[in-house]
Amino acid sequence: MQEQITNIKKLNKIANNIRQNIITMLLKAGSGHSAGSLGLADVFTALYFNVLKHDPKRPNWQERDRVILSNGHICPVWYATLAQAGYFPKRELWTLRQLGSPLQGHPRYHSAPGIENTSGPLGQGISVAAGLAYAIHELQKSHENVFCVTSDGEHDEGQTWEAVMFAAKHKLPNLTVIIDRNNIQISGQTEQVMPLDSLKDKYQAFNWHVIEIDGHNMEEIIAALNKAKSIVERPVCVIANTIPGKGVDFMEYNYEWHGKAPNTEEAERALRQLSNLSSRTSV
Ligand SMILES: Cc1ncc(C[n+]2csc(CCOP(=O)(O)OP(=O)(O)O)c2C)c(N)n1
Ligand SMILES: [Mg+2]
Repeated sequence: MQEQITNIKKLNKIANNIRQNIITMLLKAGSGHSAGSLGLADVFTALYFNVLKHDPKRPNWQERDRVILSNGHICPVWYATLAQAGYFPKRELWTLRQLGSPLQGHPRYHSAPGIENTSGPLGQGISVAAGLAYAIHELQKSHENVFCVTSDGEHDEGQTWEAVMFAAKHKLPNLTVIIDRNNIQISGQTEQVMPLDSLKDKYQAFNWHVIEIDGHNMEEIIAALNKAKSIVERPVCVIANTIPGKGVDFMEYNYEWHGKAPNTEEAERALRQLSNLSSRTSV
């Protein structure tokens, strides 16, 4: 079983390390999605190092909690977190997006240990997660949790809301959706492309329990995800307010970094900033 880390400074340090690996991966790949990947490093750290019941040495363990990634383009953070937790060697990270690599630009089911779903076409992940949660709870009569990471931009898609209705109908006790509320999507600010506010009111209207958090506050993330596990009357939506490009000043809040990788000079600047941050938060 993965050791549960409760020391917040240690967790923040792991998240920072994951961010540095994301920058190096994207630099080597020469393409990929920087903003969302960096923005979700804290959520992924909380999941894999504190909240989930899982075992990196037994990726197919029947009793594991599941993570489904709906917004597949931010998979560099998933890959970097899985490697950090020991699912596969870190050197694999440097093959991101290369021909023949298990770590492609969008995730493929079981291409590497820990990859639980295929994604890329947006808007499908909550359907996958709700089906999985239903199968675990209703058919297997078991208790494993399913955490689905999704994005705000995906809430422009009709299928997302079909899955939200399905989960509410079945009052799925083991399903938690985590929304990366970073206010950007591919071509601009979400509220300009397709207004989404209030996501909280919308999910509540669909009979979900909603918790809204600062997606960079490790204590808040952990508390929300543990609370989500304890709520069994209905599915839970955690709205994680995040900063796209978090930790790299020239990427933060800028939608132009949605689908762009840093060049050598930009990567050096980014790594310098992140390692300065890491020395300030050292344990
Ligand atoms: C069905 C579908 N339509 C369009 C795209 C192209 N696309 C890729 S990412 C993206 C933006 C989605 O918004 P979000 O996930 O919030 O972006 P981020 O916050 O990561 O910048 C779009 C439109 C896609 N992958 N799938
Ligand atoms: Mg977004």
